[in-house]
Amino acid sequence: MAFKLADLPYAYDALTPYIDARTMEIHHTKHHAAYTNNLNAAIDGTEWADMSILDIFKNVSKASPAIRNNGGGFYNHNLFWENMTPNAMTTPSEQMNIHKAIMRDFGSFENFKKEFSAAAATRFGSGWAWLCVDNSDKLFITSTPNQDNPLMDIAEKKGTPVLALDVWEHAYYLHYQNRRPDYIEAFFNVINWHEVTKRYNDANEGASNF
Ligand code: MN3
Repeated sequence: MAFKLADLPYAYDALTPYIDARTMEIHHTKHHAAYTNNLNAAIDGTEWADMSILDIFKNVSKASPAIRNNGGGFYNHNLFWENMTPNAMTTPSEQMNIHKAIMRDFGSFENFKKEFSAAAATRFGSGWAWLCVDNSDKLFITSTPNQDNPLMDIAEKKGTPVLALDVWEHAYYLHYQNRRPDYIEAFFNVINWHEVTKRYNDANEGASNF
């Protein structure tokens, strides 16, 4: 059983001007494809070959660096593509559960945005920023290095991710060069809040194991 690279849910140029078509195409067809292929090569013929990606993450401290890095790269990018859309609302609507949870746990959308943006901007080197749900249904923001994620047993803060932002330079350098804060600001124009609130609802329904 091999992991498969899924198509993007929109065209490569769909997120312009916030994320340019060339960045999206290289990111998907080169970077994400390489993580997927390298993950399959790393698990082939091993005890990891028939495990789900979530089971791999739960035991990843015992896995090789190739499985940890490429497993994260495979999964994190799937979340990232799906939590963006060309038809984005700039904020979640008041009816959405994610809106209510953001108000409850951050006080305001602006506070949430500030904290998430700071986590993304201050992650040193390559990594990811996350909005997650913990096992008591509370939202928290965290960041991880490299291709780690909050589902991994080695994560400093564990939870179910509902929003992911890739802050590797390959995600923004062609268009933004060293201006990571501008890329983070642009990301807020393409967030798929329908997908984020769906993940939040699913996490509430006992999908979380932490
Ligand atoms: Mn990437």
